[in-house]
Amino acid sequence: MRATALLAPTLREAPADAEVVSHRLLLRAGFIRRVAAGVYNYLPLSMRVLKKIKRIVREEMDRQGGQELLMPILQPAELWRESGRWDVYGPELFRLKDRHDRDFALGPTHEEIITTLVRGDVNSYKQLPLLLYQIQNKYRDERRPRFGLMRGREFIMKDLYSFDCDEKGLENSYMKMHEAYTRVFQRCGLHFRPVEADSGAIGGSETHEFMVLAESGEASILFCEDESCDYAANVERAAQISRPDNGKESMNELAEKETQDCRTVEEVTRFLGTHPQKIIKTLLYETDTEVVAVLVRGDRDVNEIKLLNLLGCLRVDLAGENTIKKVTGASRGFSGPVGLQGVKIIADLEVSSIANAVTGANKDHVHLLNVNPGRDFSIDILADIRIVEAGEPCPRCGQKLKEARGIEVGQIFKLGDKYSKLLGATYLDESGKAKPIIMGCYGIGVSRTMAAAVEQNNDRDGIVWPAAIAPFHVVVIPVNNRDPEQIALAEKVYTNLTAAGVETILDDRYERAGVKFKDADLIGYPLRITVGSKAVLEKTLEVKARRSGEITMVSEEKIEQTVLEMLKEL
Ligand code: 9G3
Repeated sequence: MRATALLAPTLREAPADAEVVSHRLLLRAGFIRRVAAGVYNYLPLSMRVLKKIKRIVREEMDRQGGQELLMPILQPAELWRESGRWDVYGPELFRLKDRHDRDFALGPTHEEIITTLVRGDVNSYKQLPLLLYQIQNKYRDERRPRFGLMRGREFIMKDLYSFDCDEKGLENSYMKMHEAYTRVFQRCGLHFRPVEADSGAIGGSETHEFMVLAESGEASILFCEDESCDYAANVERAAQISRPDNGKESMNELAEKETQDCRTVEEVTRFLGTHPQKIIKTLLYETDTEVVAVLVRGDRDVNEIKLLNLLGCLRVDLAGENTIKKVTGASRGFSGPVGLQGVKIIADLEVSSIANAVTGANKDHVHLLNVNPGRDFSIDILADIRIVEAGEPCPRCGQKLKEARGIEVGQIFKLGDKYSKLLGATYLDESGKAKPIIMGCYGIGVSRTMAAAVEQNNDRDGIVWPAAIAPFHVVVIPVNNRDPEQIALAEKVYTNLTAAGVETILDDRYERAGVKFKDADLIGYPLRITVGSKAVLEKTLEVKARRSGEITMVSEEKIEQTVLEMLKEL
C-alpha cells in the first residue's frame, strides 16, 4: 500500500476532550474519528487492526468447537419482556419503535435472542453441547461515554454462548473458553491476567475477567506476589482472610468523650491521639428494603459490592443526613453501634477483635471510648464486607497481595439455568425428561481490545503496535523525494517485501523526511526502513525497530529474509 493512497489523516494535536492515551493516539494517528458521543468511524488503519484481532478470535473460538452465526442488532421488546429485563434496564437500553408502534431495542447483548433460538431448535441431549458465537456491534447508552473506544455507546463485541446438559458440561465449556481467551490475548501480544470477578449482577455463579495490564486501567486488581500461586481477583471480589483475634487487651470501662466538631476518622484520631485501627467506623446504608449500619475499622473502606451480595438487594447507597438523624438522633460523623435501635448491625470480620475501640456516641460532638463488641453492642452479621488492599495476605496461600491496574477486555460467566428457565429453553434427557439447558456466556470487547493494546503499548512519540495486530508490519521511507535513485530503491524494497508477504507501506508522500518519521512513530509500525543517500551508495538499508529503537543495517539482498526474522521476534 502506498501512503498517498491511504486515508490516514494524522493530527499534530488531539482534541481537548480526549482524556486517555488510546483515545488521543488513535485520533492523532488517523485510526478513528468521532461521529457522536461514544460513536466512531473506524478508518482504514483501524479496520486492518480489527480484522487481525477478529481473525485471532475466530480461530480460537473455532478451535474449541465454536460455531459462528449472526443475530440481529434490532431486537423485539417481547423477548426482553419475557426475560424480565425490559424493565430491569433503564436508559442504558437503546429503545425505539417501528412504524406500527411496536417496541424494539438495539442489542446491548444477545442472551434473549440466542436462548429463544435454541429454545426453538434444540430439543434433545443429542444436540448438546453447543458453542455459538458472533462478532457484531453492540449498543449501550452509557451515561457518560468517555475514553474513546474504551467506553463507547456503539462497540464491537464477540459474544459466545454455551449450552450444556448439566453443570459438568458447563464446567467443560467454561474451561474451553478460559483457554481460548488466554490464547487470544497471548496471540494479540498483550500482557494480561485472568482475574476472579464478582458475578452478582448477571446472576451466575463463577466469572473471570481478562484484564490487559496498564497503568491507565480503570480496574484495580490484586494478585499474589508468589509466582507459583495464581490467585488474582479484581478489587470488588478480592477476599480477606479472617485472622484470629489476639484478644490480649483487657476491656476498660465505657466512657463518653466530648469531641467538638471532629467527624472524620482523621479528625477524631488526631483529637484523641489514637490510631485509625482503634476506631470503629459506622456507616448507615439505605438498601431497597431497609437501613443498615455497616461497621469497618477506621482505616478501611466498605466494599459495596460485597455488601450488596451479602444482603441480596438491588441497591445500597450511603444514607443522607435526614436518615442518619432519624436513625441515630445525631448528625453525620457521630454514628456508632452502641444503643443503636431498629437497624441491622453488619460488621466486617476485623471489627469483632478491636478492643477498647472509639465509636460515635449517636450524640452530636460526642464519641465513646473503650467500646467492646459483644459487651457494648451485638453484631447481627459478621462478614467480609471491606475492600482488601495491597500488602494483605493472599487468601489462597498467605503470601502478600500486590496491586496492578487493568482494562477489562473479556469476561466469561457461568449463567446456569437463569435464562433457560426464564425463556423456557429445555431439552429432553436420555430418559425423555425435560430439563433446563445450562448456559454460559463469554464476551470479548474487540474494539476495546484495540484501545487497550494502545494503552499498554505507547511512548512519547506514539503507538507501538504488537506485531500480531499492527496495521502494517513495515514502513519504507525514501528520505529525499527529489532523488530518483532513492525512490527507485524504496520502490524495489517495497515491491519485494510485499511479494514476500510482509505488509508494507511505502511512504511516497511529497513530505519532508522529518514529517514521515514522525508519522511513522505516531502510527506505530513495528519496523521502519529508511532509504537515504547512503542506502543508494552502499546498498545497505537502515531498519529501525519501533519498540526498542534499535537500528540494524541490512544489505539490500538480505532485506526480506531479515525483516521476516525480525518480525518473528517482535
Ligand atoms: C442490557 C444493557 C446493558 C448490559 C446488559 C444488558 C451488561 C448486560 C451483561 C452482559 C453479560 C454477557 C454476553 C457476552 C459476555 C457478557 N450490560 N450486561 O446483560 F440490557 Cl442496556 O452483557 N453477555
